[in-house]
Amino acid sequence: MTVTETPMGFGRMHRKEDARFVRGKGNYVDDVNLPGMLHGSFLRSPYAHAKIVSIDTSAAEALPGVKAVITGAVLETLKLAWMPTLSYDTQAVLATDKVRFQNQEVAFVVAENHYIARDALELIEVEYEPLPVVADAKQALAPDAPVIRDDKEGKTDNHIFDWSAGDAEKTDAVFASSEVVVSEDILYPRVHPSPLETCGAVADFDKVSGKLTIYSTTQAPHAHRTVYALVAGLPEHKIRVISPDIGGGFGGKVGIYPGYVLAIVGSIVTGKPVKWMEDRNEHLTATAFARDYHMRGEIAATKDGRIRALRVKVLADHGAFNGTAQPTKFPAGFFHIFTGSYDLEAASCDVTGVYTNKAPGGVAYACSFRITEAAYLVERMIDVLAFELKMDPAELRLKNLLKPEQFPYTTPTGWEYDSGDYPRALRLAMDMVEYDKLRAEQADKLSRGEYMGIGISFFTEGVGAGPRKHMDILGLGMADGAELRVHPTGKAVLRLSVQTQGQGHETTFAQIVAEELGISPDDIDVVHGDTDQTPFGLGTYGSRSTPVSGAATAIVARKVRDRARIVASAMLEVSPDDLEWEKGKFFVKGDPDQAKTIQEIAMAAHSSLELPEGVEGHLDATTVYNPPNLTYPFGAYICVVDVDPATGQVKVRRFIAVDDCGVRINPMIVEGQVHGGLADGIGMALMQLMAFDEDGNHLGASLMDYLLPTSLECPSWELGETVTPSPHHPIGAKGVGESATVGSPAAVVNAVLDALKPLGVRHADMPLTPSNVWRATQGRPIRT
Ligand code: MCN
Ligand code: CUM
Repeated sequence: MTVTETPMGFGRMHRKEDARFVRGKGNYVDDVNLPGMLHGSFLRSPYAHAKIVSIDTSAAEALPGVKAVITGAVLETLKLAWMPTLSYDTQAVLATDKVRFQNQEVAFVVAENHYIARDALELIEVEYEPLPVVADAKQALAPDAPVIRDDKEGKTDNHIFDWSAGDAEKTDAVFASSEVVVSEDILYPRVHPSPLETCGAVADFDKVSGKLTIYSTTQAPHAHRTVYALVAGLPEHKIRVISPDIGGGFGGKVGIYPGYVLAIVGSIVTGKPVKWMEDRNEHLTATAFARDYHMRGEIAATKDGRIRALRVKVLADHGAFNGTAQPTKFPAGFFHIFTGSYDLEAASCDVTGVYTNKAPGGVAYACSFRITEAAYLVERMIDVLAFELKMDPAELRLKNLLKPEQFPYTTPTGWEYDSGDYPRALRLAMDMVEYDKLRAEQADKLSRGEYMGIGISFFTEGVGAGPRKHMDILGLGMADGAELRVHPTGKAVLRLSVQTQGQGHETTFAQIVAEELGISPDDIDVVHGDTDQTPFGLGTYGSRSTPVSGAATAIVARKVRDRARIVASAMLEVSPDDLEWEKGKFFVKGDPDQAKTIQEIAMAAHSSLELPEGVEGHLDATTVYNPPNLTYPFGAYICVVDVDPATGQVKVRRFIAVDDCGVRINPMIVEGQVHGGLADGIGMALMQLMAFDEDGNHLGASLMDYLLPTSLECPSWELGETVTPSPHHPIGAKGVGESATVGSPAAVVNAVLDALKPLGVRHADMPLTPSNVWRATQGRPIRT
């Protein structure tokens, strides 16, 4: 791959942040060590559901080196035993009345070091009275199910919400008049984002200044600051949230965890900085899970494969507290984008959310707010229909994909897709894989008893939340600020509200400014992850950084350029209208030698040069960007697998991914994002499952049980691209950070089931581990 060393704008460029990462000079929360810092650790519940009869902390308190033992009872006196979640529910910071999932936080020890804190945990005596457990979402609404959230007054069941979208009546009518109707139960199992770095925080409360500084693993520093301000009753300017380098977030660092709150309480109680850093087991069992959607899909079509309608019923397992993060209006996130990339007459969905005795969280893991579940559902249903109609799945898709002339397109559930050329993307993927040849090879192999499968998925995502009139989280509108300052020597600082977790923002956002102003990206410093130094905004998730803050960056740079034009006109003594812009300089129309570079203009803007009346001088600007719509990236994926039905072993042989995210700022970074997401897809499709036994014991509490894909399971990715710019985004870019995680699981699962088609297998649920594949071939239900 060729890399343009430092392009003056868009292009392949090595990531600026890698200079420190490859030298081991990253600065993560666990690298933060403050003078006198203490260490906190949690005692966690061994039970998934139990009454707390008593807690005795006296022995732990007596252990030398222990500075504080905090229980739910202590927090109750501070009115901090419960905290708000991002979905207007409440979550126990420390359990008071009872524990509601295994490994829930019960007590917090603060000690001189981590080892003493852990030793002290052993000395805390808790008497539990075990209660019956709801480990299966399908049992949650049974009349005799134990009520998990009896802390909520008058709550007599485990129901959280019912939510619908689309036109149910019209959909029912289309189903009633359709020649073919097929239905399938489809599970998107509970999985976990599992970044390399677990979650943690260092809190430092300064009693003299009253200022609270929190270093934490957060994807949304400003949103967290506001939540802390509301919970603690402190003004925002007395709270500083610093998110240093983050070792991957994938959505798991959007919410606020009890550990962050306890580090703060610990610091207030002891008067010292307190660090809390969880281990892998704690991370896997107690931080935000993803998916856990039990779906029943129905698809209506004509006999010749014209898809007419989709109907979906979902049972959504939200765990013990409803901690899912999504815009307020949408309790199921953006699931109602499930009509995908197809031209349908009607669609409707009903989602019911329930409490179970499992860890809270939800929507995390490169999900674009539940679009992962939606894309998986529709792409699986299309293959189920192809199975019944005995049609080629590529042909069926081509027949039903939206056509380029239909954009902007409003879906039956109300989304307005901004732009797309879907058939072109799918045809490119089919050409790249040599589709017809592959089908011939597959037939030939089968004649020799070898099972090969070709799986297709086509996805449309909506990313870049979002228009303020539709979208907020906890009442905070989803617009983001940006500030750009060009210093006298022409070097610039860009301040952003979004927060990189590995996506390369220090590089790509500098490239946007470079593209707009012609300053080298090496001369542009991107500042983020510190609420004292950056403008307000809602942070990074839902692949919103490019659609929202990328747009803000282009706009703020254009504002600076407008100012630069006036300064240049004063320098050249011509009217601003007589100037023409060419990347990096203004010149007089028709006289290119009469020019001033952006660097010369920057110096002049700070000099004694006389500027027109009302022009303030200096070269800086601020903006707040409220996106008019989401951006709608899309892609066509084809996966080729070899399956051994005797052992259930699946080998992914090839994976072709054609992505369209509009204009690419840094194609190398985009490809890196896609590579990571494709690996995620293989992980979820073939390996990953957060399983629980009937007592609610976690069966995937280490990376020995919860498997992450490695290069061994991944083929050499084959990437293609088309470019359909977003018409409403200032640089035509769409988000891409989650595309491959959204699009790839269906391609892998469809490939495995395509291989098993000759054995009569129409559907099997993820993860398609060897035992689950083998079971599917035996006609037995897959255990989940
Ligand atoms: N980009 C580009 N051209 C485009 C679109 C994006 O060059 N047309 C670049 C961007 O400038 C940015 C990167 O690609 O450097 C991803 O951009 P974007 O799609 O805007 O996504 P975000 O930056 O908002 O990242 C969030 C997204 C999410 S929600 C998850 S989850 C996820 C993902 O990013 N988590 C990640 N990718 C990840 N990658 C890493 N390494 N670590 C994570 O935790
Ligand atoms: Cu839903 S995972 Mo990302 O949006 O941070």
